[in-house]
Amino acid sequence: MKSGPNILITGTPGVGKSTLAQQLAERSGLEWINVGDLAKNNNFFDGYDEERGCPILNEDKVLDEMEDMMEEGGKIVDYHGSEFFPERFFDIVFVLRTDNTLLYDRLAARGYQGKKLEENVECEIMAVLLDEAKDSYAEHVVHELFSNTPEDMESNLEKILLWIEAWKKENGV
Ligand code: DAT
Repeated sequence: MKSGPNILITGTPGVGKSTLAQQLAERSGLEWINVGDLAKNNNFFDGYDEERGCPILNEDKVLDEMEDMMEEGGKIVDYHGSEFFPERFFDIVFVLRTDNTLLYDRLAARGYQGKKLEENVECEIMAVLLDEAKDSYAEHVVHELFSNTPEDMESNLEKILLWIEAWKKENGV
């Protein structure tokens, strides 16, 4: 029996996944797993993608590491992708969305430039991560949330906290 729900927070880099996941973990008591950090800390990479300017994730190693954690339950997973996880990992999936001009400024502030900056903004305009989530999970599991302003962040936090409480009640946790 799981100690709590497993939640995936996905979306284009810069939409606010880590900020939301960290605050959610603090306020809910669930555990935050940042997949990028998990891979970095364990060196779950197979080389470097020069074109994209990022290391190549060894997905099998990441999934092996996550298997027991997900079985325990009560995890908030944050990653800019959703299709490589088994569907059974998650009780709910939130896809954060940000207006492209705001996202451009956030990514530029993070030091992204050139092709990497353009490709990520384009990815958001085309709703690539939302489509990926919709293709990978049941319709009722995937929820789109706007993450343009601090008010959006707070309202998203409150919505998810309420959902966690309801899940716990329903599952007798
Ligand atoms: P991600 O983990 O999706 O890459 P992040 O949490 O690191 O994104 O956030 C990127 C930057 O944007 C960071 O400086 C915080 C800011 N930010 C995130 N969500 C926001 C929101 N809803 N309103 C205002 N700023 C936000």
